[in-house]
Amino acid sequence: MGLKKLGLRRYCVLALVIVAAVTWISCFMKSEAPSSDTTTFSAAAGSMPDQTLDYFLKKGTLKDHNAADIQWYHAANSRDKITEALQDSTQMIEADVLLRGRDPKEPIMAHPPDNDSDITLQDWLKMVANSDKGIKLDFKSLEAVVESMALLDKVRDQLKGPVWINADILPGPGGTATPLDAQAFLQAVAMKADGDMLSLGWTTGWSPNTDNPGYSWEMVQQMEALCKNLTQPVTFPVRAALLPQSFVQFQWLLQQTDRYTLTIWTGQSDVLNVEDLLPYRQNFSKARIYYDLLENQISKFKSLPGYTISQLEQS
Ligand SMILES: *[C@@H]1O[C@H](CO)[C@@H](O)[C@H](O)[C@H]1NC(C)=O
Ligand SMILES: *[C@@H]1O[C@H](CO)[C@@H](O)[C@H](O)[C@H]1NC(C)=O
Ligand SMILES: CC(=O)N[C@H]1CO[C@H](CO)[C@@H](O)[C@@H]1O
Repeated sequence: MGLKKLGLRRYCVLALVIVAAVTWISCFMKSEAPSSDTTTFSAAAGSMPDQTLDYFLKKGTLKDHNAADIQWYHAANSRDKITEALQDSTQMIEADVLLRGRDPKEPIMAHPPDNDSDITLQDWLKMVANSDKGIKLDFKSLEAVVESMALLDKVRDQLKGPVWINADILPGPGGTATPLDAQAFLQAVAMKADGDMLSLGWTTGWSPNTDNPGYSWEMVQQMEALCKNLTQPVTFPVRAALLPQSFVQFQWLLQQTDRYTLTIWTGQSDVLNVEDLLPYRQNFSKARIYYDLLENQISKFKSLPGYTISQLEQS
């Protein structure tokens, strides 16, 4: 009996030592591992939520999970503009990528109808790599995508902030431009862009003094079919002036998965009543709607009494 008890006690002590050692080692390993949530966006198995807000919260340029407080710099398509963008208070820098119209045909920062630029994507990325801002690259044609993703890959380790990859891949309300081929674009981008935000939109149009149609059920369902198997977070850039007549469609779309968010943008000359955006502010988590509006529009929107009424604080 005495011997047996002693044996049992020994086993218990041994077990305790092993548990303690394993605990200590795993703690040690955790503290040694790079803090994956701040520096990299490496894909874990399965799908990834949007980490844009978390990144800026940690950096201290955002107070809470309010996507409306993310500020944008637009069309940083020249050396002067990207220099200015890197110095101002915005968190995200948006720029357009296309293939230069003359030789050497390489990805440059320009918006059609321009076909040349004083800065290539390669040099632009080098400048951004020294900062901690996020970027949104807008592709207007398929031909620049593969080479651009390869360039992005080369600086991937140095980029600190979120990377958004944007293109219109489906025809939308009033859209006359030809969208990029959806399958080809996703194939070129989704394999490369593990933890990037895919920003996938519809071509659109808007005319004054007429009833502009909104986004149809078919449009949002087509988009969901394209996006449901992706692992990346997806934001849908949607045109503000067409949103009042599309509420139920986007409510449905956002309900499909919490990987989805909206980014509300506006055409420069669109007539927009920011009051009409309140249903979006009030009925979805404020973490799920980004607002890429004109400065006077966003400040007016934020001063509306209904702006702070939010039914859902979290998704
Ligand atoms: C590029 O734009 C310039 C100026 O608009 C035009 O003259 C030229 O033909 C264009 N080049 C190409 C290859 O499209
Ligand atoms: C998504 O995955 C399902 C099941 O594996 C498959 O049947 C479907 O074709 C896929 N859709 C797309 C757009 O790849
Ligand atoms: C369309 C819709 O559901 N609108 C609702 C959004 O939230 C506000 C305020 O909570 C409600 O009054 C609306 O009916």
